Amino acid sequence: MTRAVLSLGSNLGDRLGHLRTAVETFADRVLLTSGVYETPPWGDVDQPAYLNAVLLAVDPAAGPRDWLELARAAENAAGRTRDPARRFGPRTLDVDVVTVWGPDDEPVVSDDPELTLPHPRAHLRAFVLRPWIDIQPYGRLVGHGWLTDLLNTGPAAEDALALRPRPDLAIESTA
Ligand code: PH2
Ligand code: MG
Ligand code: MG
Repeated sequence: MTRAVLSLGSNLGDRLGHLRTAVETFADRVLLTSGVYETPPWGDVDQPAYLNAVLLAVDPAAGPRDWLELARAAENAAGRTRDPARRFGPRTLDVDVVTVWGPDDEPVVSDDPELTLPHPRAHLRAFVLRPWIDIQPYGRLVGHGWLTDLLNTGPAAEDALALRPRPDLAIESTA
């Protein structure tokens, strides 16, 4: 079995609907879903607030490229368009592959420019770390240590104070 942590973000249009589109795309592979958080924009402050969440997905054989393809399929299903001039700009749906565990259950470390693993900015982003802790409270980010330490005392600590849990919103369909 292989596993992946995927970060979901949306700040345009039907934000919750777009996050749910991602859950539908990963379908039966979704093992756990985090809570939904309302988060101030990071990296490019001139844009609307995001909804963010994290998934833990499993598959008998998917490798890093397969997880990336599923992420792109979800983004396309949500009508994602790209503005090359705004790397951290607004989007209907962003699905980032944060970390992948191979069939040996070890986290994959890769400097492939198309898919660097783990995600090179995950340790800086409260909007990734906080929902991730919902589903892996004792989780570690390879190369950076405990998620809880990163969130409480790392560079993301100040941003963590500005996240707002949205218990009124859920990304998993109850049908
Ligand atoms: N994604 C970005 C840029 N900034 N800010 C928040 N709060 N949430 C995001 O998902 C996000 C962001 C580009 O990937
Ligand atoms: Mg992103
Ligand atoms: Mg992305």
